[in-house]
Amino acid sequence: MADQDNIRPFRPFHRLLLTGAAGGVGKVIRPRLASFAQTIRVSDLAAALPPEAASNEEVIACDLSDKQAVDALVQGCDAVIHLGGVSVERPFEEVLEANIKGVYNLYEAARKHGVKRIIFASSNHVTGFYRQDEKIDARALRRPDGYYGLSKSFGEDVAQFYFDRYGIETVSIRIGSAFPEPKDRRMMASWLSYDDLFDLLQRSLFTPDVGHTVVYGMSDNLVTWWDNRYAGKLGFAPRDSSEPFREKVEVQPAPAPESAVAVLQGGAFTTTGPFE
Ligand code: NAI
Ligand code: 15L
Repeated sequence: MADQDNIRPFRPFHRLLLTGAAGGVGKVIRPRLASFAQTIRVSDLAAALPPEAASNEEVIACDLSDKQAVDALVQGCDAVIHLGGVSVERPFEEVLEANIKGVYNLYEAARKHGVKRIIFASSNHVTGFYRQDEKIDARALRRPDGYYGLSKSFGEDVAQFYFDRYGIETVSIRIGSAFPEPKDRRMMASWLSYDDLFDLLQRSLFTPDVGHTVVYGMSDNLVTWWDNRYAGKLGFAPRDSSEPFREKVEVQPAPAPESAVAVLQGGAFTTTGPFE
């Protein structure tokens, strides 16, 4: 763990906000953040968030679509890890509230309250319509694969705008598939282990002068669709690989060769919907 230890805070924040704290990723990340700031403010929807706080935590329930509530949530924070929102393809109205209004509310509050650094959980679904036999980098034309992917694409634009106009720095991490292990053949390419994700989060928070940097969140998988050259700026060198899971994954029947899950990077997201 030597390299990962080296990046530990040279500039701990005063108060770090974690949104989406009750989600799959949030639950894993939350207990590892204690040394990142004097206070960790954790947030999610009231129905999702258990009220118990660890010693340097504050727990605040907040719906990201509520502008006033988000303003109060962000007040006093100098950095944010923004995981909250709809995380799969859903009808536009749901995505609009949580992700599109949500990310706007967050950056507006960040501007008003002097936040310095935001880590935005973007998604591989901003480029989901590329084929799996294509290799792209984070500056390739975005090809969102649904309303969810569109909302993450909007979030990246919001991040760029708030850097260009107001100097708020963001690392947008286009997370591949962050789960305990790859669940299917597609995730053999897109998998991001929790340890690699945590390392990337740390580097994204503490590397100086990132401006707005867009990177893919991926482990060191043997087969990959993404040239992660811009993550070099963060010194990110993933340690895990999906390869040890190959046998377990390939016991599953292979998808039809021309199906979306076999052909397109976004897999099933490219064919989910329309919803009406
Ligand atoms: P998740 O769905 O488990 O967690 C998202 C959290 O956001 C939930 O706890 C939910 O209650 C909260 N949330 C939803 N709507 C909200 C609202 N209106 N206001 C406040 N909170 C709200 O998702 P997961 O897997 O933990 O992902 C975390 C983030 O990373 C998400 O933004 C997701 O889009 C992104 N991401 C995750 C990937 C993965 O493989 N886990 C891949 C790509 C992106
Ligand atoms: C995502 O953006 C989702 O949040 C996550 O649940 C997975 O579906 C992941 O992408 C993926 O592409 O595997």
